[in-house]
Amino acid sequence: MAHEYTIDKARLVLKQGDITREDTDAIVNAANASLMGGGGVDGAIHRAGGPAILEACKAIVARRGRLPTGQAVITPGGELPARHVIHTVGPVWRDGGGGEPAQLADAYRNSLRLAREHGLASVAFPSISTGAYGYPIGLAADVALRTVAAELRAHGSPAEVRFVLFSEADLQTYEKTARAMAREAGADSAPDRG
Ligand code: AR6
Repeated sequence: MAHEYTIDKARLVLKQGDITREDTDAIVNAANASLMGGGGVDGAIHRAGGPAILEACKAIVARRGRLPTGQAVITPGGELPARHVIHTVGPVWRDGGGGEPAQLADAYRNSLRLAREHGLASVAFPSISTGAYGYPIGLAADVALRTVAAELRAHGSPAEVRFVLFSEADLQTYEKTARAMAREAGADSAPDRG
């Protein structure tokens, strides 16, 4: 079941699923600094999107080198339903004291900035850093949702942001955090479905 929140005029949707099937203007990839693909959602996106994505990533790396943590770049979506892939690098979780929350917030913020610069109306995010990079899901959900909500409030676009969580348990964690945030914000961001 999808859960939907309204933040000013933008929609924030939480759902369970495989992000490679999303029909948003862009999907976001939880990549690594090499941009050469990997496991997890990164592997799934490159498999589903075909070689055009890797070609574009190679050109970017040739031009600007490895992608620092928290930064984002955009490529075509190849054979994906999404026209674009925004690749960002989340932090590897150590103990939380090495700037991980700020780096994770940067990854979401820079992805959304690229989406705005390209005039994209809808973007889907996975739960960045919470797989191979080991960021605890509850802490990551808090950073992810607060950062995206603040960006939507500040800029009013993209018109729709989806979080596509791979497991039911991850969806529940994000949903619990979103409900707590909606309560804090009062009528400003009341759940209207779900
Ligand atoms: N759709 C949505 N979410 C997915 C999918 C999918 N198809 N597949 C996995 N997830 P991870 P990270 C979830 O490990 O922690 C890669 O090797 C997964 O359940 O993909 O940022 C990269 O190349 C988890 O909740 O990314 C990097 O080296 C979330 O996506 C490294 O892993 C993120 O897990 C990045 O690690």
